[in-house]
Amino acid sequence: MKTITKHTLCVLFSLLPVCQAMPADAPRSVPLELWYDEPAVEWMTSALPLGNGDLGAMFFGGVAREQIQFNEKSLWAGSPEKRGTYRNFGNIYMDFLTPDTCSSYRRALSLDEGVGRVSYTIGGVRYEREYFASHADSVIVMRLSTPGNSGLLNLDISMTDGDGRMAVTGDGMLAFSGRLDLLCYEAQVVVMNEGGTLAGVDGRLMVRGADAVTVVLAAATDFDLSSPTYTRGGARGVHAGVSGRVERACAMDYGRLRQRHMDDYVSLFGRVALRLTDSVPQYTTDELLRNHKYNNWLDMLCFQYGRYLMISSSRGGSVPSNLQGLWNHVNNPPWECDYHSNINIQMNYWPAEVANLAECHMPFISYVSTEAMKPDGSWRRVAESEGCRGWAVRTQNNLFGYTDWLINRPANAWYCTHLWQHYAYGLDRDYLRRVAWPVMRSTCLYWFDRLKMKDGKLVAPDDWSPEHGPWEDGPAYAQQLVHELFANTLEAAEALGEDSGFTDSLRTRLSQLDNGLRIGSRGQLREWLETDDTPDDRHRHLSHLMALYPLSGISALTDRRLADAARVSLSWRGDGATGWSRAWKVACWARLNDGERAYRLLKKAQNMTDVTVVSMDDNAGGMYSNLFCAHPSFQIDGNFGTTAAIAEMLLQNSVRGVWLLPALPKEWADGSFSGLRAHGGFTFDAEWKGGRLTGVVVRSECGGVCRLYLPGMEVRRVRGKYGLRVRHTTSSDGSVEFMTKPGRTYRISLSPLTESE
Ligand code: FUC
Repeated sequence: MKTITKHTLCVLFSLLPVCQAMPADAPRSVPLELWYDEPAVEWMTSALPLGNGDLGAMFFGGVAREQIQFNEKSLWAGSPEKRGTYRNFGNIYMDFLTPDTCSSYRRALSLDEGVGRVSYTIGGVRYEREYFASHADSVIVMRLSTPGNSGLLNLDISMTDGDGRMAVTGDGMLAFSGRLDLLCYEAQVVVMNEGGTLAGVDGRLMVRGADAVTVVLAAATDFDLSSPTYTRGGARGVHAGVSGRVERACAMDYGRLRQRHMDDYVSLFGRVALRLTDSVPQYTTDELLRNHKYNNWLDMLCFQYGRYLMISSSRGGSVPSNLQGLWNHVNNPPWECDYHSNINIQMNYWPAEVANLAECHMPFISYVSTEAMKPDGSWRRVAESEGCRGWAVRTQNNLFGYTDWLINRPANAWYCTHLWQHYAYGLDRDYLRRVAWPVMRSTCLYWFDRLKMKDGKLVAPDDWSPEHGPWEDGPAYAQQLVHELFANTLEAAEALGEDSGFTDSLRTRLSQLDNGLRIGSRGQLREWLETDDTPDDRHRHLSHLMALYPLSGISALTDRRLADAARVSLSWRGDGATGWSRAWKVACWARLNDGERAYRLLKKAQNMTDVTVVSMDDNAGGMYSNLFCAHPSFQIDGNFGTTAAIAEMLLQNSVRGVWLLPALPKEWADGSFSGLRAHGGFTFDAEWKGGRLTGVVVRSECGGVCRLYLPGMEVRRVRGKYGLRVRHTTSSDGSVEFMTKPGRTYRISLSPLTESE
C-alpha cells in the first residue's frame, strides 16, 4: 500500500486549480512512478533519467557504488564545418563505506514530482537518497540521509569528465573544465555535509560520520545559437555561470531547493492527467512491462513518461532535444545523437502542444527559426547552392548548422508545420508575426523557386521518400508537405492581414500544386508519382502517409476513398517496425479511427527488449525496463511518438471540430483525462464509461467558437459561468458549436443518441 506523504500532498494541492474544472468523477492524482527492487545494471536499459530541460542525469542506484552519469544538451564536438558528435559530460561516483548487503531495496522515479529515489536498509538503518534536476535553479541536487539516525553516512565522492579523467578537488568541491572543437565547458560539484567531517584529497571528497549530505551539480558550455560564432562568453563566462549557480543553490537549504523544483515542475507536469485504471500495480515496472503489459497502468505510465521526458529535455534556450533527448553516456553515440530531419527531431515534438507542454516546443521552434533566418547561415547556403531563395537542410545535422548526408528538401516544410501548430493551438498572433511568419514565408520562396510544372501540376523535382526507393519528380512526401506549407502560410497571411504579391503568388501556386494524394491501382495511396508501390514494402518510414498523420489532409470525414487508400498502404507496411516507426503507426491507426488496431500496435511498441546495439530488425524494437524506447538502440523519438499517439486516440482536431475519443480501444472502456489541448486555445477534460463520453469540460484561453464533433452523442446542455446555460447549435454534419469567452470554463452534458436519432 502506498502512504500519502507530505510530497504527494504538495502535488495534490498544486493540482487543485486543474481538478476543480474537471467533471464530477475526474481523474484523481494517483502516484505515477517507475520503480524497481534492484539497482540498475546497465545505463541504457535500466538507469533512470532526470533532467531540467538542459542538464540531465541517469542514476543507477547502486548500494556500494552510486553512479550518476550526466549531460548538458549543448556539449557537442564539431563545428559549422565538421559533423562532430554529442558528448557525455561526465560521471559522479559515490563509494559507500557501508556493507553492500541490504534489504528492502527500492529505486524509483516519481513522474508526479520529478524526483528520483533510492532507499534500502542495512543493519536496521534506512538509507535514503533523493535526486532532482531543478529548472528553477539550473542544478542537479542529490540528498543522502538516514532518517531517525545520525552520524552514519560514510562515503567518498568523485567525478570524472566525459573522457574518464578525474576532476580536481577544491574546498568541498570537485571541478573540471575543458575545450572541444568550438566550445568551452565546465562542471562543478559541491558537497555539503550536515554533521561529521568533509575532507578532500586526490580528486575525492571524503564524508565521514555525517547525518545528511547534499550534493549540488552544475555544468554548462558557452554555446549560443544566436551568436555568429555559436559561442558567447568563453571559458570565463562558463566558469562564472557555473560558479554562480552552485553558489546560489548552496545558499538555500535543501527543503527550499526542493520546493522551488516542485513548484516549477508540477506547474507543467500537473496540467494533464490520464486515468485508464485505478488499480496501482503492486509489482515493479520491469515486471509490469515483462509480464503485464496489457495492464492499462502501463499505457498511463508511457503517456506521462513522454511528458516527463519532454519537460526534462526541452526547456528554455534554443537547443532542441536530440536523438536521445539529452541522455547519452558515450562519446560515439549512434548517429552522433544528432538532429535527423526526416522524422526523428519532428517526432520528438509531436506531443508538445496536445499534451499541454507548449513551452517545451520552443527550443525546437527557436532552433529552426534562428538557424533558418541566419543571413549567411549554412541552411541558407544549401538553398542557394540549388539556385533557390529561402533555406533547406540535409538529413543529418549538428548543433552548429552543419548539415550533411542526403538532402531532405521537404524537411523545411515539415519544420514549418511545427511553427504553425504552435500558433494553431495557442493563437498567439504576436508569435506568428515575429517568429513563424518570416520562416514560413522564406520556406515558401524556396519552393516557389524549386517546384516545376509537369502535366499541368506543380511538382517537386527529383525528390525522395525517406529513406528508400527512387529519387524522382513529385513523391507523395514532398507534395503533401509543400501543400501543407502553402495552405498553412495562406492561413497565417489571413490571420495577420498580410495581403501582397507574395500571398497572390502563394494562392496561385497552391491551386496548381499536386497535393500528393493519389490512389493507386490496388487501392493504395501512392508513394511515388512514377514508380509503382509494392505490397510487401515494409519500410519503417511512412512518408507517403504524412497527410494521415502528423498532417491532416486525409480524413474519412472528408474523403472516405483516401482514408481507405491510406488504410491499404498502412496495412501493407505491417505491424513490425523499429521503435519510432511503431509509434507512428499507432498514431496513423488512431487517425483512421481504428482504436483496436492502434492498441495492438501500442502493445507491440511495448515489447520488452534488451538489445542495445543498433538494429534495423523490425522485431527488435520496443522498450527497455526503464521504458526508454528501443529503436534499438535507445532513441527517444519513440517515447515522444507514443505519448502523441495515445493523445491521438483520445482527442483529434478534425475537420468537423474537436473529436473526443476518436479511437478508443475496448481495453480503455472506462476512464478520464484532463488538460489535453486542441486547436484554437481550448483545453479539454473528458470522462467516459463503457466507451461512451459521460462528461466534457472545455476551458477557452482565447474565446471564439468552440466546435465539437462527438458522433453517437447528443449535447444536451452547455453551461458556462455560474452554471448559466450557453446556447449551442448542432449542424447537419453532426458538429456542435457554441461561443466562448477568454478564460472561461464550460461544462457539457451529453447523452447517447438512440438508433433513430
Ligand atoms: C532515420 C531512421 C533510422 C534512425 C535514424 C536515426 O534515418 O530511418 O531508423 O532512426 O534516423
